[in-house]
Amino acid sequence: MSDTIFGKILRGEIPADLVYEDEHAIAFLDIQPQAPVHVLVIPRKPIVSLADAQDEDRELLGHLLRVCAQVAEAEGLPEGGYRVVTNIGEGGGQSVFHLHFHVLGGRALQWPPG
Ligand code: DGP
Repeated sequence: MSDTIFGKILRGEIPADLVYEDEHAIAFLDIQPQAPVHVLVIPRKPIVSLADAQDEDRELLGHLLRVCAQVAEAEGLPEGGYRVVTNIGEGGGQSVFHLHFHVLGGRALQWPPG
């Protein structure tokens, strides 16, 4: 698998503003925030995207979603509502090919996204 910028963040080779970390996942502020709160939740395991996850990753995927909700709670997002989204492939808007969930909130979010 080719390396990504998120691999470098996981290995501490480039800095990131971490808001959460555990054995399986880390969460950090997006460098190009699209909302007042914009956190990325990623697995330590280098899965390319949700489409590349396997049955063996089911528990990890559930854990990542729980981390998204915990990060949102810690950022005070549940009251105003928020969004969790993962982009898949270039056509889906993915630019970093290491699975990540965007946690966005702090403003009214439009639907559908562009
Ligand atoms: P996506 O387009 O779904 O693959 O989202 C990738 C996100 O990653 C995008 O919102 C910008 C963010 N990003 C890219 N490079 C860096 C970086 O070096 N540090 C941080 N914190 N975020 C990054």
